[in-house]
Amino acid sequence: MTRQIATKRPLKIGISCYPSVGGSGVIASTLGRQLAERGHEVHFIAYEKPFRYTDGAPRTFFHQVKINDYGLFKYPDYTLPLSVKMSEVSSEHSLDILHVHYAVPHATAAILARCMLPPHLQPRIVTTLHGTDTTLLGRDPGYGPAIHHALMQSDAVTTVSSFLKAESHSVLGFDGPMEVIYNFFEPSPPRNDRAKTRADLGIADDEIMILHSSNLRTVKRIDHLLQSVARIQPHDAYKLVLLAGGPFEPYRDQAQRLGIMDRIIIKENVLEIEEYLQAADIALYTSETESFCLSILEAMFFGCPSVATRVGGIPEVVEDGKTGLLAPFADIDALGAALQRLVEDKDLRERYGEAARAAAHERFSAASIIPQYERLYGNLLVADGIKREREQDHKCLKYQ
Ligand code: GMT
Repeated sequence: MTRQIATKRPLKIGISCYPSVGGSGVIASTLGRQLAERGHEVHFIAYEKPFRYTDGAPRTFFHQVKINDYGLFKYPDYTLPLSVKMSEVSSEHSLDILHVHYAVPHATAAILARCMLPPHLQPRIVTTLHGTDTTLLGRDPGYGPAIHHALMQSDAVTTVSSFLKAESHSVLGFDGPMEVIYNFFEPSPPRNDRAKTRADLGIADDEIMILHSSNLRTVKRIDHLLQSVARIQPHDAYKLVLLAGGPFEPYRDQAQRLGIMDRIIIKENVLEIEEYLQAADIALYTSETESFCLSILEAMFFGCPSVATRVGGIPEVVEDGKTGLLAPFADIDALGAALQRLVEDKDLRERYGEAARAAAHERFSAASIIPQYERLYGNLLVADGIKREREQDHKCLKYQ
């Protein structure tokens, strides 16, 4: 009996994620793009085209979930129409895999979608936990049991760091297998050069550009970030560039009180992040928790060292004293001192920056991470094939 290995043929993969600005959506859409470039057929299922989704890319399709506005519902429901769309796309396109990013509500919707389908049309479900789906929602009694159930029912669960794997185990009490597959980044070449971007931002050659890119949610602790920046010696020339995926307004008063508002440049909903990454000298992240911190990785690819809090999965990304400087959470003295050290020392910035670039390419490139997902999908289908072969009383099941 010969069995053809499932990974030898292109797969049909459904991907669901939050389409808005955020690490999980960015990873999901980049993963989809990379898989399509490798010959797989990719179907995105979401309420909007994901941030960084490319229209018209070969083998890439988008299926919109329509959200209802029934008068009876005080709050519109997304989970049920999402699960119906998942089951429709699975059966119409014979999906092999349904890969959901961020457990709530995607994993629950996927499990429900699978229940609606006859066995021969059921895709294998892969759930990737990204961070707050475990660390925040997992602790919420209104969500935790549903997340646990969806993980138990998934065919595979992955986490984006070892930290998140351990948290998912302890917070959710999930003791099934979880594979750590780190986040990755595949930078596009910037359209303009570093000098032009800095000139457009009004940043002089001798000024240090400190970059922070996030949705500015509470967990990012922008209050600590501003306090740390305010510790930089006033005679040092610097600008803080915030690529904001959320409103800065709640922090404006604080920045004014600290006397640093004239040093801050805010850019909202930036799509071409590479333009800014290439122009930055230091990346700054003061989060309370962070399962990985994709933004730090994005900066590393452009040879930019970081100052960050030693929380969550950040130490798996940044090597303290080699690719950046880590400080305890909420320790403004330590964060300010680390920042000051890098602001003052150009050689140190360059040394850390080069080490950061090398580490990013070596450990977190698409070339090293995408095959890990392909292997996971392939193994699920091979295992599935073996199971079906047994069920069919040793009849050979071909995948091609
Ligand atoms: O917190 C964010 O910035 C958004 C959030 C998301 O789900 O989109 O990010 C989480 O997933 C990213 C991609 O895997 C990780 O890099 C972030 O660390 C993680 N955020 C947190 O854990 C707070």
